[in-house]
Amino acid sequence: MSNFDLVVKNAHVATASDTFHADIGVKDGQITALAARLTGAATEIDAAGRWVTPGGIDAHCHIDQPSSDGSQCADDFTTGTRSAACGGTTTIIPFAAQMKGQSLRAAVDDYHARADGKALIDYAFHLIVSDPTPAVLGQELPALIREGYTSFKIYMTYDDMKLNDREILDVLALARREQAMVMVHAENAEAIAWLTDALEGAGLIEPKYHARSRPRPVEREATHRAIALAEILDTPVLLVHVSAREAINEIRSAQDRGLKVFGETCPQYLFLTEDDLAKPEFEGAKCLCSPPPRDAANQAYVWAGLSNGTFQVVSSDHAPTRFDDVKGKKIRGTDAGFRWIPNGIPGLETRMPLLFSHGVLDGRITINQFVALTATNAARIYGLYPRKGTITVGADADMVIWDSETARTIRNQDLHHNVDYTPYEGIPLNAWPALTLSRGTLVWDGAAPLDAIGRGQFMRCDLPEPARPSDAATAQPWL
Ligand code: DUC
Ligand code: ZN
Ligand code: ZN
Repeated sequence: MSNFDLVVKNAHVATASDTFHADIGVKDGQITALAARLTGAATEIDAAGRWVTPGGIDAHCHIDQPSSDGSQCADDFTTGTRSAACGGTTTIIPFAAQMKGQSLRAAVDDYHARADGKALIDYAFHLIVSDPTPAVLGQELPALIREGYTSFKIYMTYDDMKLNDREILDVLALARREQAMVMVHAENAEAIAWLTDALEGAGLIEPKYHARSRPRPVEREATHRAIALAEILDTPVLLVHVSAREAINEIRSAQDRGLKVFGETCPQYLFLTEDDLAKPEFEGAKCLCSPPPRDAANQAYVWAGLSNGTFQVVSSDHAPTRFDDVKGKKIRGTDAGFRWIPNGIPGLETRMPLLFSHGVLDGRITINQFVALTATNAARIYGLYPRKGTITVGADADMVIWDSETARTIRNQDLHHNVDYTPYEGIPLNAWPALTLSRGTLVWDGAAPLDAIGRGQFMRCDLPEPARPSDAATAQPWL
């Protein structure tokens, strides 16, 4: 019998903390040995000295998520996970979203039904809490946290999702008691509503005005408020899809004061600008997401936030609707105002290559930072570490071997999602996964994804790893 099912030979391994040359032995889907030279494998893959990194964790993506505006999420668990695997991601954490009035348990059951038997790679769920009733906070959420749904997103905007400050405090207090992780979409709902009405009143309704309806102070104010509410309760919080320099400064200043405040950003804030929303023929809608892309100077600020450690996580916020589709961006026609255009862009497959190519190879971040930002930190924050997010003995054999010699260009026709465009069309790249391994199985060989739908497993998350908030000095018995 072979010692290993697979040995990846001659790997130049990068983890969040180290780089080293090794052979990687895999047995039963797990890494069982790292050594200078390993033999005795049923199968060998020669990495030929190329970079080998942990498979990516896309910790913020929307897959087959129902929406209230009648638009259709373009990707289900098959197309979404297939696309992710081809771009080097081996774990996704999409959202089981509670609609107002719905039980959270029903949302989770529904979401499992959507995912069961359809995924190519592994997945966990965050929850979205839009209706924090006493029953949800008192019974459902604590029970779900113990069952492995240990993180949840709350919204400060969107009429069908937003919580007021009192409700946010209720959710944060529950998270503190249960030691769960709260993710916050921070934009000021009232300011957006006011600005949207004003722009519409002046006849300014094209896609580009979406950015004008959500300027940077809208994000800064809500980020400040979310951090203040978390500080009041001495509870960790993670700000998602952070775009604006002022919001980054709020996060940095909280971190400098010793608060457990984490930040996530996305490729759209590194590679797109509000000018992309001004493209003619309604094409700007292809880049319409919230928060909106900003300007070039702001992009540089987001890059700096990656290299100086303000951000812990880079996710795609993949929220796919098709462009040329009555259930997509054109749901109300091309003359409809920006208010009616479904928010969100696709990005599961391009997240890792964009960051490897323009981050690592262009010298903006180190290879170790790349690994931390795309995999390890998310695994730690969301309770999947060390099974996921690193290359070590005992971890799942989720890995990417990188081709960083071939120049290419992002073309939607080469991608594997079910979307008829990519907002990153035409961006040059010098890196793409040569191979992606999920639990030791080749799910992308550089040419085609593996036809093994349903092999992806649901993963329960442990409680997040960061230090617990409440020690004797800060304990507040009345909570
Ligand atoms: N913004 C979100 O908050 N969610 C999905 C899409 C988007 O643009
Ligand atoms: Zn959001
Ligand atoms: Zn999102």
